[in-house]
Amino acid sequence: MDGVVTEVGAGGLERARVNSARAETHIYLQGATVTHFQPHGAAPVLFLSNRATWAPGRAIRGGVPLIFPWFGAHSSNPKAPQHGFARTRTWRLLGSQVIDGVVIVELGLEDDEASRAGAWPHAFQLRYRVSVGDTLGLALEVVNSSTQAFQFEAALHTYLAVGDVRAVAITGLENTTYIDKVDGMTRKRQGAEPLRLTGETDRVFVGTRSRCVVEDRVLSRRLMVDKTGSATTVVWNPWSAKAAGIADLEPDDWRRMVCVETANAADDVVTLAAGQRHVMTAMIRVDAGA
Ligand code: TA6
Repeated sequence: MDGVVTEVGAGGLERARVNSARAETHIYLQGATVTHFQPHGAAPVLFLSNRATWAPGRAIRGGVPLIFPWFGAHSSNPKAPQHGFARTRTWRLLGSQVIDGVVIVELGLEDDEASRAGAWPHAFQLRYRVSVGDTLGLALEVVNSSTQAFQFEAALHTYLAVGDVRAVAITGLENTTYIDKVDGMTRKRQGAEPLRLTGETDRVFVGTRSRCVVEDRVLSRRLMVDKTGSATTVVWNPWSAKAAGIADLEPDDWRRMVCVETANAADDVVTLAAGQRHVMTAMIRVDAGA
């Protein structure tokens, strides 16, 4: 395929390596997880843990794990895996094309006996288009191929690489409402100031459709996250104490990452009628000189 090589990656897992005229990207078929995006001549945009677990059926710590069809814990089934099953299933590589120097890779996942037997019995079709140019484009299409409406949550759980999370400012979430997962799911209001993280942060910002910009003074750059079809933005960093209990993170990794996630979750769960489709996209790019 043009600009795309399939190869054996970490842990013997299959991945697509994309080299466009502008950037390099790695996409593991496990979970359709984009683990690397690096515009030529720039530093990597995504954080990937050196301690990530690379094994069939395990979520990869870093890059962009793809969360579907529920976000966080399942609402009624405590045995169902956190963040759904899409991030741990093996997706199919459907093809690729090059348009104006941008390489577009398409992956797919459908329901099967195992997914229907689990906590989400619906027939569905997912298509994930990853476009690699100056911008990393991620488009998740959900098709309801069953005969009844279903509800789903989804997230592009993006781990952005930062110089020091304590020195970043995130704009785009001012004057919005969030569910504070580190304070008993209390609903709170974000003030008029950019968001600066000062401790463990796990916030589900509902009704948020705007661009987020991560200003990183340490790496002297700005990471821009634009989106469509997404009404939720999640910001997460476990900070030092929580991170120490996460086996697939190195002790200091929490400083080098911040998750700014393009999502539809909580209040913004999507109801999709039979035969209908829904598309959520994220466009991530780096702008030098913060
Ligand atoms: O998006 C934030 C979050 O839901 C947090 O609550 C946190 O636990 C994180 O995802 C990571 O989840 P994971 O299952 O990948 O360890």
